[in-house]
Amino acid sequence: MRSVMAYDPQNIFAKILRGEIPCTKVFENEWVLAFHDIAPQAPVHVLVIPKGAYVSQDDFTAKATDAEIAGLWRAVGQIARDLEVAEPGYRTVQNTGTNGGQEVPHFHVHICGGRRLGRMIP
Ligand code: IU
Repeated sequence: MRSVMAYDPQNIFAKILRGEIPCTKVFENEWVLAFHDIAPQAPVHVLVIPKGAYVSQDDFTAKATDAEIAGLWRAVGQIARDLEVAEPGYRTVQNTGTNGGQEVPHFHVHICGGRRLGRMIP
């Protein structure tokens, strides 16, 4: 049986979404909030989080509406263009679960750019 961890409303990104903890916001619309990562791994390192309560990429794609999914990915593209990393390119990363190395249990997409990134697979 497939089991997804229950969403913890006390996770740090839920607190950021509720405005209980500050963030350095770069973008917000009805679907997402995006802010600078607190420990950037590249000159541009932004996290894009859905406003809905989803634990991970797995949870998001299982439960979110098509509008939420489209809203998130359109925002990712928009933010990359706004931050001028769309050219010459950038990387998106979604760490999922324990084996994926996910630390914060609210789905987030990393946008990393601003320098030539090394190979990262796996
Ligand atoms: P991960 O995909 O769950 O491993 O990434 C979590 C990211 O959240 C990681 O890059 C942290 O630096 C970042 N982060 C943050 O920006 N602000 C915080 O308060 C915490 C983590 I805790």
